[in-house]
Amino acid sequence: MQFDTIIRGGTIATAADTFACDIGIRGGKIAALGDRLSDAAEIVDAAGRLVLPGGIDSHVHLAQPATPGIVMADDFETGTRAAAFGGNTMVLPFALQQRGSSLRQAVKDYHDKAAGNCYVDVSFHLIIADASDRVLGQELPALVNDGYTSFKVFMTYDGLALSDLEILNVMAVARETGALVMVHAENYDAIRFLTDRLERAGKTAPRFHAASRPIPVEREATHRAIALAEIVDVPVMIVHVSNREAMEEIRRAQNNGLKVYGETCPQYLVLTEQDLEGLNMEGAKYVCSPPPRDAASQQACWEGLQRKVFSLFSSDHCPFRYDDPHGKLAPRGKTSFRWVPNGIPGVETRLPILFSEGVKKGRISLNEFVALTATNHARTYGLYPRKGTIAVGSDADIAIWDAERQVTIAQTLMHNATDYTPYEGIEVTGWPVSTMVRGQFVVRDGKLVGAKGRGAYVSRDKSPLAVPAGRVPRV
Ligand code: DUC
Ligand code: ZN
Ligand code: ZN
Repeated sequence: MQFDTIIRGGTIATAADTFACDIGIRGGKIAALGDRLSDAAEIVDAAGRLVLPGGIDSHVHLAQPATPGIVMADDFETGTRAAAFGGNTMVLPFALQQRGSSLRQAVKDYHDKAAGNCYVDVSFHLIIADASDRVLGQELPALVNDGYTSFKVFMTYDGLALSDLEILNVMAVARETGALVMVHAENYDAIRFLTDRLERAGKTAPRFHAASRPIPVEREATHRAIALAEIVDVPVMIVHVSNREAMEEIRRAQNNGLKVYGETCPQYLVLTEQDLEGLNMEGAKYVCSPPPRDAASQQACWEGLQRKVFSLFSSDHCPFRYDDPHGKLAPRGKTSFRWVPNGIPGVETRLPILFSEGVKKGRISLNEFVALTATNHARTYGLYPRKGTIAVGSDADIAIWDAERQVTIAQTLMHNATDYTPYEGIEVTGWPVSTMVRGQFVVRDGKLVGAKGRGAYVSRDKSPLAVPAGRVPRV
């Protein structure tokens, strides 16, 4: 047999082109693209279907330790299962360092959680919570060399926020090692100031979460993160951008020739602050940071995607159950929005939402959709061309779509371990029906057919967007 599998008769789209051809797969890789391929153990009929690179969701949180009493809903099994049903073949969650602990140990713990439990491929970003001399001088450079080539820093949150000095030091390590820095850009002190005042005024319901972190909180931190990166002369990825002002900070930096990149997420396209206003604690379902804004901000995020200010569209899947004392309805959360766990699920709905709202409504092309959801993630995080495209030699990571299927998003359709979706009731056209990871179906015609453990850990190259390693420090 020439091929293990042939996907026949579909319409293929990459970030560059759309064309009709067959895909021949051998040994988990794409071995041929051609007309009327034959000689395979199995032929998959994809007539009338779109055949796309599997989605890569480069911003998800799985099995991540949370504050005491709070438990993240998804582990690697349930999170990657949901990812597969959502048309994804790879996710990049975060290995979170606890302050005072070793970063290497955090990575080891995370591997233990993932090993044998994944349905799609995974690779890890690092979260630097403790920028000590030992971490920056020894652990981090060694980890970058071992294939952990991106890390996130936080400008807010107790126990996570780094000072400007610490961020500069982390960025300097990124410059010296050729890693890429991702930044959560919100002003910590401003949030603390506003939260204290809101609480003193008795404004403790979930809807005040948005008031505690208004747009200037994000705009200022975005500006500062860009300035810090400029000072060190290092590229930076601003994640989960929610509004025009922050988007314009990134656009201005890009126009000035700085290597500043941006990411936005579904919640900033289809949710608003009003969703936080649900009766009683219902608004807690939408508590995430930055918070969803308003219609004008949604429009700005679309503009950011269309003008390529944002190169990534990720879910920021950060799942907590709603009706659960270890989730959104934790006892402390009922006393103040301050204690409601931050984050919402979305790994399964990211692609259908962008396909329907973006491609079907004419806001972006199909090729831009592929770039924003797969190819750019692979390029940005050192996975291309092994991942993120349909080309001879690439891994056969493929999603087959029914572009006409109409679905009303509902929790009953989801495959993760939360008990709600913030996108309940949204009607979409277009749905991924089958997902193949390295040549084998994990989901086929809407049914789970892959085994747990099919997904593997993938070590990454350095990002081509980052500074080549070994550059002398700027100062
Ligand atoms: N930042 C994230 O990236 N995800 C969820 C919560 C947060 O603050
Ligand atoms: Zn964040
Ligand atoms: Zn996140």
